[in-house]
Amino acid sequence: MGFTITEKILNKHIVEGKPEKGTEVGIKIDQPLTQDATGTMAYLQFEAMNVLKVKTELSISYVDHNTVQVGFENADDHKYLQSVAAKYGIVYSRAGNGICHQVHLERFGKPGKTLLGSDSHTPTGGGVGMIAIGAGGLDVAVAMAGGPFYMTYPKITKINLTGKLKPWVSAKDVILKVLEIFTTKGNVGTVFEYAGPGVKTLSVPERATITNMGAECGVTTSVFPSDEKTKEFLKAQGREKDWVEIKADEDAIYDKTVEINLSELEPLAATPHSPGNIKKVKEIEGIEVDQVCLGSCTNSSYRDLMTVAKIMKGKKVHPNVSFVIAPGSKQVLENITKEGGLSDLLSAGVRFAENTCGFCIGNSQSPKTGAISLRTSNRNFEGRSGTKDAQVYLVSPETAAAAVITGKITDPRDLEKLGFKYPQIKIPKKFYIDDSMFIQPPKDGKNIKIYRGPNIGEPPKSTPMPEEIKGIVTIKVGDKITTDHIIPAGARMKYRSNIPKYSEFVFEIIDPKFHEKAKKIRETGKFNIIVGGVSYGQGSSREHAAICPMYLGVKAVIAKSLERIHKANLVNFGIIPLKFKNENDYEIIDQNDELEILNIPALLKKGEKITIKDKTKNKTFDVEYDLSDREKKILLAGGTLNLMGGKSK
Ligand code: MIC
Ligand code: SF4
Repeated sequence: MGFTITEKILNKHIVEGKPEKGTEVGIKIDQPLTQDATGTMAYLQFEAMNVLKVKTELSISYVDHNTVQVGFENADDHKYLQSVAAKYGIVYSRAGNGICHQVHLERFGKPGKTLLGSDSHTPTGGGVGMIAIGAGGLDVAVAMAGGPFYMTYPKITKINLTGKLKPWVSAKDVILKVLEIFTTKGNVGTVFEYAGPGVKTLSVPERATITNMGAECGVTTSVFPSDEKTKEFLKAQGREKDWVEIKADEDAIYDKTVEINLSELEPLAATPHSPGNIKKVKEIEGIEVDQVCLGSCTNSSYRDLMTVAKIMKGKKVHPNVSFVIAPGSKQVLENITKEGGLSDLLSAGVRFAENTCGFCIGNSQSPKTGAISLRTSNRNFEGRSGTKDAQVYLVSPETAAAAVITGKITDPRDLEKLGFKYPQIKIPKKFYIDDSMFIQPPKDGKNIKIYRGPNIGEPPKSTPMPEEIKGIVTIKVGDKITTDHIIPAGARMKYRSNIPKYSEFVFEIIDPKFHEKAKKIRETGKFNIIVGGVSYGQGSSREHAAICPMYLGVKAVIAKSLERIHKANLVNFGIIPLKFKNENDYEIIDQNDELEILNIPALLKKGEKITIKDKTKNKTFDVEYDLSDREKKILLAGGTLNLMGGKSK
């Protein structure tokens, strides 16, 4: 029996457990990465582990999220991160070098390796044939300290690509098609593996667009083979020696196969407010557009920016549209500059933003009230743009450019009727490369003093799992609650290293008084309990969506289903993730109900079902938990840091 790519890479990295689907395995991580918004907390936790130096092939700390620097907080965090990197042997990618996933793909991604990043879009690395997984910061800190990363050995879905994309249709339309097929729920524990003759028609940056946004389906990761196209890309990056061929065996066995004929695809859009609300651009044509944003880790490569530059050459941005571009990396910006793309875009009237996440996370370029905003990014959750009632559509660079020209949502294929020709972009044989914005750590960092600004607090610890949780349903929410709902990013993100302050914004968008209510309940000695629907905790990897509720006294989440990274984060911070055995029981509970969960440690240890009593309704219902023995131990100890016995500095 042959192997899939996923099995080949994972099996080489397993250090605990057996490669049996659905069971927990521990894998060795070759390359952990962090970004600043999750990294500061991750390194505070790393420090608490009392390790002298990172124990990996390469550990890297990117600064790309919080670069707006209104107030001292972001800059203090950057300085902290730089000093930690130097002390513990971590490469530091300075603010301005680019978005972690784009930069990592360019300079460090290696076929066959494992990458673990404290950001949910780490699967971008699957574009060069890595098993690249997003996780909470604490899990990444553990990997840096040489510990395994625990995951469920995945089911594997083959996405067989045939044909070739038509002009004006691009990689973003492929992943939007995948989202249409698989939706944003029900894919936990699966890896999407791309195969088939269509693969060789896609360049690495195009593949990376596809693997990047697989995150929106909730899969563990997505991966492409490493082939001649991968070699070409690595060669253009001066890294041909990093290439190895990786492909699935002819007789590899998949859990499911889905066919996509690239030739049949047409321009698509994810309409407000979910990446899974897919429509054909043709169906929504004519809607007037206020803002277009090109960039984010999904679509900010040389190929994407040059395509738009060529479309815009000699044209002007429509007077009713604000068009902003945030290049994915300094390398992208330098290369489009050398090829004349930058001046074409500037002449057209583009607003250039820094090479960072920027608009994507809503900490800049929030559009006007009720705006229609077309973005090439990957998430259009309500309010994420920073404007609560903005309507965000996720589209390809081609569809974005068409709207910039016409001022309306336009099928880019119709540009041909206006005399445009589809620009076929040639990727440079050799990119212009300048690595000077990576700061290499010294050989011995032991005398480096860590910089700690006033915003940097201590990583908070949870308390051991009590015998019983007597608590109040502080909030009851519906389906597909994202981590953006649980704890907003954008302008609030500057408090990432100040948990007491950041906690004031838990569920801000749904119930701004949540934190006050939760604190009051905790003062009475009762715990807070969250009740959710399907796919609770979708979206980002931010462990603050667990840490901040924990800080406010949340001890249990009961939902119809939970997303992978968020569930792991809840466990890491001592909050028990429970699932309704019968989904209809969700209806029994109302917000403010008093619940009682008895005998928890004993039941967990024995693996027996837990029965919850809704004291307000005088009814009981059963819940399930999908927890490994390791996870149960963590929960009983009150979180990973407690279990490791780490000390805060
Ligand atoms: C996101 O796109 O939501 C983020 C901001 O990159 C997050 C990480 C974070 O919240 O810091 C993610 O995707 O994991
Ligand atoms: Fe940054 Fe947006 Fe990518 Fe998150 S999705 S890493 S905020 S560019």
